[in-house]
Amino acid sequence: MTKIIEGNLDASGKEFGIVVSRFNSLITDNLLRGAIDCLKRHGADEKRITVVYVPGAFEISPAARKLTAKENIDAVICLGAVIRGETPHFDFVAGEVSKGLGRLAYESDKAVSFGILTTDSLDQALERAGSKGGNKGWEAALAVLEMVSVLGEI
Ligand code: INI
Repeated sequence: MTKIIEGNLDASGKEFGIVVSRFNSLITDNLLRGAIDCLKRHGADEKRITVVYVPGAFEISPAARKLTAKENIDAVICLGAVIRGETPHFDFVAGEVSKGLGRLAYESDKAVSFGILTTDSLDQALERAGSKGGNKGWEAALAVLEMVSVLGEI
């Protein structure tokens, strides 16, 4: 018979870290609200959620890495918003955070999710932070729930 491994979305009994950037806090505050709402709706205990604030998206990966190294942490959700400006700064910041988190998700044994918006405008970011495009923080929390379960099952 085919063996199928499929994750559940049960957050009960698990310990979560959330790394969120202060830069573009108009957006990231909403991503954080969405992520916490998702975890709680799936049975997480509020006392078992640790939120770590960092200055900007560039600083998310090193903080996330330290969290994944903690024995009690099961999964880390990363939230940020990189919005294109007039200079190439966007490309460097967006590039570094995606590289850092991609590597962390691959190398760490813990579930790590990428809730980083990379948009051309503030409007596009707002749309994805609790309005018509949904809430990418909520989605990043849901992805980590599935992955913590899948990784535990493999
Ligand atoms: N940080 C962000 O999180 N989003 C941005 O849009 C952004 N832009 O465009 O400048 C940004 N820059 C700050 C960066 O993440 C670092 O905090 C800073 O360079 C100090 O290391």
